Amino acid sequence: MSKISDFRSDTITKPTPEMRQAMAEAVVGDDVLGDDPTVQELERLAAKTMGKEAGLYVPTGTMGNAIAVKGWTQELDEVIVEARSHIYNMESTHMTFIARVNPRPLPSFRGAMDPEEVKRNIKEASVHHPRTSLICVENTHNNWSGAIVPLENLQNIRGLADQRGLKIHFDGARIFNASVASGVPVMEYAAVADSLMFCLSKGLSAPIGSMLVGPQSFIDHGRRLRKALGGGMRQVGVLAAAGLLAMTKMVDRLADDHVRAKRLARALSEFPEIDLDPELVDTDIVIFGFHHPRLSVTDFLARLKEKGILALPVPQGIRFVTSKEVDDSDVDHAIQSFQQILSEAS
Ligand code: TLP
Repeated sequence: MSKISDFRSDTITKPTPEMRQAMAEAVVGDDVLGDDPTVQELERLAAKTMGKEAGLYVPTGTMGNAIAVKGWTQELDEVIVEARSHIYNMESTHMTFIARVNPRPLPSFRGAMDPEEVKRNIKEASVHHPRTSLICVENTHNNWSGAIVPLENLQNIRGLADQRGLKIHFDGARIFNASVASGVPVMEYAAVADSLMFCLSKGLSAPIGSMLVGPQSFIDHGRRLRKALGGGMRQVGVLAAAGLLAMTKMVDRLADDHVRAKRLARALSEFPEIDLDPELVDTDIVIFGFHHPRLSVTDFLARLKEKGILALPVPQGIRFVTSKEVDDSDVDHAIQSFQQILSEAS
């Protein structure tokens, strides 16, 4: 096989040489015993960057979200989620499995739920109804093609949560993408949330790890929940060292991923078989519908793979994600492969 261009996700990013060096040199200790200075530095940096009291290093974004939902709710509660959100659709049902709460999915426009709709769905506990205790938001919104949810929408939902005494958990797996693309500082986004999770291991290129930030008491309890879920880690400063560089060195370059995603989207939108408005691609994720009389999405992805182009199927069709592992030549490779396959199949 000649060139491989991997657009499956920004999770495929590999640690940089500088990260590998920092990992080799990291000062470490037993983090479950509170002895790892590198992890502690990362947790402090995460909290400070997001304007929160404390931070917790977790192996995955999914674990960070699961701890947050469990931490803010009681069994029999209800949690308002956006219908296409990752926390509701892609995290193996931890809401019901771990926190034992009922998710209430609401529709949205590109990830932005209508505050009136949210308001209508907040319930007081009764013999019939669960009590609504938490609202989850996501930004950028993965399954809305990496859309940036406007700050104003999030602030309106915050206002509502304050009126009704609810907490907000923010899935900010790609909050730095949102910030780099919109110019809104991450701290302003984070200010709408009681807790926020962000990932180091996506476009920021750390090999593993996410951060959960929030009030000190919530994070103290979260540390116990992390242990209960099997996420207590020992000399994990070797990984946190890469996380520190992810936060300090890798954020600005996300803009390159956004430029490439836009270029790819513009070119792909020219094909009649592809249902895509490139103006709606805000960041690094390009999701489009694919309609062909003789090729299914599965067939088409298989043909792309034969040409060295890797992408993933999603409910809406196909997803391409740009990252530091793809450059302009990979984007050209993808566009040419589309041309060839579609002309061969016509
Ligand atoms: N997303 C992954 C897959 O699970 C689909 C990807 O390739 O995009 N929140 C959001 C918004 C995410 O996109 C993801 C991962 C997570 C949470 C979970 O993070 P991990 O994979 O670290 O558990």
